[in-house]
Amino acid sequence: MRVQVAIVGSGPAGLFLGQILARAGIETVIVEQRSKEYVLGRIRAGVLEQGTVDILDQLGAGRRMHEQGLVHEGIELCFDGQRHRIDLKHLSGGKTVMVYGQTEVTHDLMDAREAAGYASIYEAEDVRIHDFDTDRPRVTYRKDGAEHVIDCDFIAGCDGFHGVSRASVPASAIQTCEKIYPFGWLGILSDTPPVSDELIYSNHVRGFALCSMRSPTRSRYYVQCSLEDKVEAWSDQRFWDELRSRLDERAADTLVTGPSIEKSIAPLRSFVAEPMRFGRLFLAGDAAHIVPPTGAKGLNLAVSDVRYLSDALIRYYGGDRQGIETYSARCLERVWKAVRFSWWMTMLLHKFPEEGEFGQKIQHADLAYLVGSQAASASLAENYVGLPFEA
Ligand code: RFL
Ligand code: PHB
Repeated sequence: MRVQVAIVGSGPAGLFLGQILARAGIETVIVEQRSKEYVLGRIRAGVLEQGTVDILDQLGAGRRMHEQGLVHEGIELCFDGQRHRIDLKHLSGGKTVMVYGQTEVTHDLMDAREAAGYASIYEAEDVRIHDFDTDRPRVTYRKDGAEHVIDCDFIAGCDGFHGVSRASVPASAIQTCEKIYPFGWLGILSDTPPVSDELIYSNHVRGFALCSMRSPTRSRYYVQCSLEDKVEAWSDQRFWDELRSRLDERAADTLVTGPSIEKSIAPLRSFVAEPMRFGRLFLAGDAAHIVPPTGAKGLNLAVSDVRYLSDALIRYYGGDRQGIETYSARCLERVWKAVRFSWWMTMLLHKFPEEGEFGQKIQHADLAYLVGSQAASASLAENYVGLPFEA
């Protein structure tokens, strides 16, 4: 098989890229190691920035999002037993976010790709990338016992943090920077009405908690947990009791509980690989960087990379190589700002026993300053709804 761009990975980065390029008349194939059902079964992000919403619309895949997604104009911060609203819309000059699950975005993009008849290969085994330092890169994989080769002009490594793309780059060509946080998030999904109309981010002496949602009848809740914690040790009852203990009285009293339909633990890390281009290989999304979920930036950042990458490739096929040359620098400029914001939100809201009383007092002062200062609240709002894109 021969295509212009071979995309490795069918997560948000790969699917957005595939759709944008296809609409520009650029031939792609998506090679994914998992089954479609597996990819759709991963419960992850829930908050889309306006820029992400706009792109889904431009791709003609936004109908269900507008029908079922929830537009949020604010978030709530909870500490010292009190909730404080951050009016995102007012503070950001009119911007909002959309609460719509990553699973649904993935679903909509897979449907759009299928309807347009573009190629996707699921359950590809032993996916490998070759010769991206030459003009003839290749992707190989095995499927149903047969070996397959894809010849292409470019490879887009959209295969997430554990993918093969970044791992195929020689160590001497790549620099990585990482921070691992000493805790994880235990999340559950339940068919219960959300405790509040808006997301609640809670800083509590027992640890961080987040009340999020997927719809008016489906909630997504998280509590900070230890890295040694095992999901099996958390019965639904234990989870609900812990969550309740970390909320303000009103939320604790009105929290509706029920059986969980998904429960998982995710570690928190910040990670950036630089550069993001190696000859004819481009990294995009989690393949190049990871942020802790506290700032709700991971998926949005994947889409922001894809915006720059599709622009670069479209320009290339129009006869201009400049976009390809500047791809990495343009992405990283925005990536580091999201890394900073996600780190700051994480440090602000979680319990860090090793930081002692000084750390706790600073955290408290930071929160008090934040809710008491229009300038500080506006900074949070501007970052949360998504920083502007470079022209
Ligand atoms: P993905 O989604 O990991 O997709 C990569 C795909 O590549 C496949 N793959 C391979 N395919 C072929 N060959 C190989 N060798 C391969 N290796 C891997 C994988 O199977 C997969 O299908 O990366 P992508 O596309 O870059 O998307 C990134 C986002 O998924 C991620 O950043 C977000 O989920 C992060 N995130 C959040 N982001 C937000 O913007 N807002 C949020 O509210 C938010 N909440 C979250 C989150 C992530 C979480 N977890 C579990 C880490 C909440 C949580 C709990
Ligand atoms: C989610 O709904 O899964 C979610 C929302 C906000 C975050 C992280 C995750 O910051």
